[in-house]
Amino acid sequence: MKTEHAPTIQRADYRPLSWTVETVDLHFRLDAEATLVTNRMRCVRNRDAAEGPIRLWGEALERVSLTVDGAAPTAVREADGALEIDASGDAVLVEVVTRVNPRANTTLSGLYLSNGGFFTQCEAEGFRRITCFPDRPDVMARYTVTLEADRAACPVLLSNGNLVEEGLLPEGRHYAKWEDPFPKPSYLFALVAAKLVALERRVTTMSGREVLLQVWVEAGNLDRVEHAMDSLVHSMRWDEESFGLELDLDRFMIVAVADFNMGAMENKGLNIFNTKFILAKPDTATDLDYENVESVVAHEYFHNWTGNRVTCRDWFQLTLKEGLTVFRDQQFSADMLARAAGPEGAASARAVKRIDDVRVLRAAQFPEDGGPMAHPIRPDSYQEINNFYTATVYEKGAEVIRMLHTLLGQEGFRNGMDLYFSYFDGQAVTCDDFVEVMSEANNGFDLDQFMRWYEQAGTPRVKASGVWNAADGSYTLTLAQSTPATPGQHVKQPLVIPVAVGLIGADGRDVALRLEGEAQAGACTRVLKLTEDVQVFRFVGVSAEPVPSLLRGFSAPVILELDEDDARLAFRMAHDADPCNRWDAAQRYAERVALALAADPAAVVPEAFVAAFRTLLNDGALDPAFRAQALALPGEAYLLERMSPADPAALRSALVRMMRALGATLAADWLEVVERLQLAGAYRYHPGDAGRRALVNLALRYLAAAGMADGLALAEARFADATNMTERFGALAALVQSTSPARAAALQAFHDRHRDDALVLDKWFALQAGAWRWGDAAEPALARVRVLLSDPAFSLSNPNKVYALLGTFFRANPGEFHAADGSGHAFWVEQVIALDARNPQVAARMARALENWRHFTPALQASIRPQLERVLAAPGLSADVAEIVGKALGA
Ligand code: B3K
Ligand code: ZN
Repeated sequence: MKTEHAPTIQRADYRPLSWTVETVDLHFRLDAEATLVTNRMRCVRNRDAAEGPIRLWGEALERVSLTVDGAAPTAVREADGALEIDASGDAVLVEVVTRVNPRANTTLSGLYLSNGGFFTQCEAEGFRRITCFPDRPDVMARYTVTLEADRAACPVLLSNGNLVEEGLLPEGRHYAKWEDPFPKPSYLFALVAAKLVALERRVTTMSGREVLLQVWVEAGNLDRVEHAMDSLVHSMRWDEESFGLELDLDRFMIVAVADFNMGAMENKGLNIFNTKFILAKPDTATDLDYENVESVVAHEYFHNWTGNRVTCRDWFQLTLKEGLTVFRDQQFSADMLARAAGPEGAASARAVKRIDDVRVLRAAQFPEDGGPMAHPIRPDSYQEINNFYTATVYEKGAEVIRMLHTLLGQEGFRNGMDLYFSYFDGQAVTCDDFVEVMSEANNGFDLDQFMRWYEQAGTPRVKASGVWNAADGSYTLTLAQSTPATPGQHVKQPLVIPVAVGLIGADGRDVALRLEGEAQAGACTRVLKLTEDVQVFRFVGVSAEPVPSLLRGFSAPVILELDEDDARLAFRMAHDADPCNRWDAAQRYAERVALALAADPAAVVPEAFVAAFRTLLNDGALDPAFRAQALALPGEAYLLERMSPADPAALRSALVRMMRALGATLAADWLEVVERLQLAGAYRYHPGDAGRRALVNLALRYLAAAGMADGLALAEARFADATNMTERFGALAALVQSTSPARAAALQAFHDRHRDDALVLDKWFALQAGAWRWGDAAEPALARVRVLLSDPAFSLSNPNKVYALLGTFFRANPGEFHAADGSGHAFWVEQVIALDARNPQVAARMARALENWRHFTPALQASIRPQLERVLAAPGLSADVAEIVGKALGA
């Protein structure tokens, strides 16, 4: 384990290595406490690099032997965690034997144990915890891997590529040999040795090759892998149809493991997944779980081309594969939802997906961009790369790709992708390479200024103002952009911002747009290209004062500032032809009310606001899934960022008052929704059904929050009778977020029913950690969390449990976490330090919960600062947590 705080690595310092690796022959003698790893690699001199030694990084390894061309090397040094070996000639055979202890490896990076099986996680720098290696993504080698293990304990032995040999060994052991035909960086290496079973399917690829697909799980979970397998098949088809990209292996494997730091990992031909994103059956998984399984399976599968065949030169380029792959999985999910919804519902289904993506961006990425961890999608420096698998690199990165798609058009984008693969297949490249190729494939489309999206951190503001001139029927729209300073980046240049615009007439219909100088009016939505600090756009032929609808479809990852009174927001909630903006109008209105209520404890929820919600709720022409999105209040994390200073207690009180007012005043409407939209019959995962369930669950939430007796009775009945997890959990959540006396018994019943199911218990932990206080007598969430910490089903060693209980409390329950007495903050210190000793990556994620502390009230800042300082002073703190807390303190 790293014990010293790490130095800062700079993007500008990238240099190719003097020696790289052509082939790697790995042999594992797997043993829980002492696994012997023999690594024979053919190292070759890199003619494009400066002269220097062979560099092999290693971490937490016991070195047994090291030879170069069969002899002890003459000169070996250790520098910066790497061995440096002087070598002559153009190629040498290096053999290094190391011993590792998988059982002692609680970091879940490198080779570790989970439920008696062996698993690996190498991205970003876990391979060096398995063997000494030039562990960088620009070293692409061909791997042969032999695994040897006890046959009874580990009947299944898997690695990347194709199985070329297997057999029995003395003493109840066996072996398997795998060969990966494609050169790959070390971060894509994987092995699994465990007791698993597979669901298999054979499918034919677009070129007519038959391939074997396998999803490996523990035997008891075989009844919940069908959906993951279907998702994999759909992903394969989609990549063939959308990008002409085919699976390049004869066999593609997915393995599910219960102990995993993140969602999943795209190892070549052997994806390893957190069970949370594989296992789904109606009784244990919600609609959201089904959706997540589909999109994560797709995401990892799509990496096979965007990430694996073309990879990153260095870790600063992470968004090259992540932003692009998130964009691809978003497009895939939108297509899947649209297809299932049918021609009538397709547009709305796509919009609902887009709204989901925007919600995530606003809740997670905007706060990151406004805090001490703000970084460009391609960072310039880091201390610990694992801290940079961020919402900025992933989600904002995907928005940047989406803007390219908008600017170049579908065909231009596809041409760019084709050219990208034709130039760079089998190589490790940079974001500049990607953007240049996009330009080249589009007649030299100028993307120089666009590159600033890769260079500048911070969320740009676009301030808009419009003036209608009755005399000449013109509408003048002025757009001004600015990006606030971020740590280390004080001056910002103007960006290329595509702003999709519509003008709504008084009748609620869009006006056909005609810019000054154009012969005739065209489409109702136009994409304006904002490239200067300030730009003026003049529309003509506008016969009556319009209501502007800007940034349609959320055409750029910016904050739009537009003066709109309540009446305009209500008008757009009812009429905006762009569903994203209709949703956004409701969110803006709710935000305005929430912030006003937070500022004044005596204020009441305005009637006009409730009426606007009622109109949306009762608009039967609107897809229930859309209504569920539009009628849900904005996320607390997002609202806190919009509040200055952020006061979580005041905001919580405002949200409670809003939930109660909307629940009570609209009680009859909500009850009717439940009545009308309830589904009978067997569960199926389908967007239409999911939308209805989502709206019914939201109705129950409002009714229960308001303490409406009918609503509570309905929630109790639905909890008791539910035939699937979406309904059961929806009803339980409504009861828990209320003063219902049935609350405790329902939680207990849920627990007892699912006591043997780790993933369902995670929901149970999260629900309690996220509970608000509805009555004066209610228990503080912290007291409950403390009790649950010693629940036999809880474990600090399992990341899913930590994210469910502590993650939810720290990150999704600000009203309770930031209790005025500071108890939440003191608890945070305890937990971050306890976690850091086991698993720095998980600890660092929890540590991030307080990074935006300077946005809070002075009293909260005074409570938080000493706690951050306590963590930073803790002996043996990991580089992971030190970077987060150090940056939070401005150290
Ligand atoms: N590439 C992995 C993430 C690895 C995180 C390492 N700390 C999953 C993904 O983005 O697909
Ligand atoms: Zn990814």
